[in-house]
Amino acid sequence: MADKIKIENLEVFARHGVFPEENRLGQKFLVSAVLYMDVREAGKTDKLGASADYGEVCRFIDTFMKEHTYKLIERAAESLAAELLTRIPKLEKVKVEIGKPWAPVGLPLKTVSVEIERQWHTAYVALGSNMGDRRAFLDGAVMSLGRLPHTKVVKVSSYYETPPYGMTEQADFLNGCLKLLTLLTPEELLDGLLGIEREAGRERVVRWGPRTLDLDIIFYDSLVLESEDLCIPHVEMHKRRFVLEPLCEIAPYKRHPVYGRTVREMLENIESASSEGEVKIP
Ligand code: A4P
Ligand code: MG
Repeated sequence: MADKIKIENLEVFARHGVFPEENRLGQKFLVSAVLYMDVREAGKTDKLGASADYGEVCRFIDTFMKEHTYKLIERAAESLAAELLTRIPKLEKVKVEIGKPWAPVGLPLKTVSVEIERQWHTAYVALGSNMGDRRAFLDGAVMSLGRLPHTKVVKVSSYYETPPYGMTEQADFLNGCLKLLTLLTPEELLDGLLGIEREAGRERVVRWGPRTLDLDIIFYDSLVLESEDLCIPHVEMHKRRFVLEPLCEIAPYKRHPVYGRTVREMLENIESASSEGEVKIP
């Protein structure tokens, strides 16, 4: 998003700091915020409701900075960014800078500041269960995902009855997919998923074995990530009908960032491959 509204050096008297005197006496902070949001509608209609009221945003920042006392300006910036993204409709991304002019470091300096950029990310999560009350486990997971910090579930597919893939000597699965918007990083989101799996009584016994609940991150924006604990996009997704079928219902034109194929194309690809044998990409 190229459009932005910029607030520069709003002066706020507040009490953030590591030293007790800073918390007691307070000092001046300079807050800047760049709000990335589409202002074309406001530009065409001249209606304030189509944009963000920067006066209101400044008053919010002022109150927020005064009502909280953090040790670090990093923490103040992080919390403020999350609050702005949550409160301002249409805000996609925000840059927040918090400066402390004349920070008490015992040496002459003009300002020390922290600047961060935070934004809403779109992630797709696959859900699966083949033990106990499968529907209840999936419904519970949808609820729990929506309760993760700074996360909203925006679309949920139908649930599909699917034969087991990989280890075939086990009960049929119920599978689904959902779309969420989140401020969490991929690693934080994975931690959230593992916590929800644990709450559902998931025990990791056999790879690809029976489970009360399995949650996998399929896509996270168009990120390509390979770390020891996390691979995004999910490595096997393009071969799995139980992922692609529900995903196609909510995101048929989402494109795989490495293979360049849409979800619908990948699904068609495995459908034709199931009659011919191996799945080939591209
Ligand atoms: N991990 C790496 N990348 C990811 C990612 N994108 N999302 C790591 C989530 N986790 C990811 O997962 C092991 C570790 O993978 C995680 O701790 C994380 O660090 P796990 O869930 O403990 O292991 P698992 O599920 O036994 O193995 P795996 O390979 O994840 O199994 P899958 O791929 O989840 O497949 N058939 C049908 N019809 N429906 C199913 O839902 N599911 C499976 C399991 C097999 N057959 C199935 C189904
Ligand atoms: Mg898994």
